[in-house]
Amino acid sequence: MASDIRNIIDYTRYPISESESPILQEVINRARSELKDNGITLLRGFMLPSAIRQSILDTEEALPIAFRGTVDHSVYLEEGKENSVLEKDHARNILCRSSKCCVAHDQIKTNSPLNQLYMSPEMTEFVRILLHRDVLYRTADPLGALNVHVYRENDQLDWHFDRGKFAVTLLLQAPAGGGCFQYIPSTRSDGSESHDLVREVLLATKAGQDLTALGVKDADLQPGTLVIFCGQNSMHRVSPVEGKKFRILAVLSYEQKADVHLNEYTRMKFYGRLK
Ligand SMILES: O=C(O)CCC(=O)C(=O)O
Ligand SMILES: [Fe+2]
Repeated sequence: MASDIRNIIDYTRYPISESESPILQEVINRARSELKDNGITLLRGFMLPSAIRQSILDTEEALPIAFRGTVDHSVYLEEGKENSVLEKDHARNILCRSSKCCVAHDQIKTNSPLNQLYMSPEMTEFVRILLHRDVLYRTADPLGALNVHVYRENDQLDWHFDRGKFAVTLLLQAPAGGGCFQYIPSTRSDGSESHDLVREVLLATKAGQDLTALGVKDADLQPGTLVIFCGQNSMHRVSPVEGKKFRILAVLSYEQKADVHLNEYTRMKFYGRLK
């Protein structure tokens, strides 16, 4: 039985099914203008506290069977060996390390508020409108459509540029320290890869130096914040988690084509299994 979206999101602030609502119109206008100017928009207090609590419980229940992955990668998400044609400290050759647990879509209960939200046509329509797209579909993959990433102490998602044009995430639990989502807006553009800036950020991070002077911004995410981020040209990371409280974040995947499934390589890499 489909649950009412009003029990899951703060419908007073985000009346996502009321296309005529001036409140919704304002939400849409603000999000679109922030995405245009900064490549990121935060919808604070999107999920209700009761739905957050239940989604965390559902995640914790699935955690023992979730896949834990550790990957060495470049900021461009290439894995493995250095490119010997380039200098040793070229941005491409500075290795980053990421580790986290990933709860796959088929491990999230159908009646979990998070899953109910993701599966609701109203939510897909809302995201489509925010992103100004003609069409938008949920990813059809049984593992990859909706994921929950769980970061334990010292886990991080190191610097990278996304392969996809946009990402939709929802923070469920913030850690006691660290675990910050950090990014440099428009680090690179179609005309310039900004290799020097990228290298500086990577080296300063490894040296534990202050990153604000390099243009690194911190997104202030609270539990319940829905984030839309365009990360193809803005390098970003989740800094190492400090303390025993996990960082728990849902990734809601959408595509501009129907019936998109992940390939076998991606399934093995992110879920450790093919089905
Ligand atoms: O966990 C986050 O806040 C960001 C995740 C991210 O950048 C990614 O999955 O590519
Ligand atoms: Fe990313």
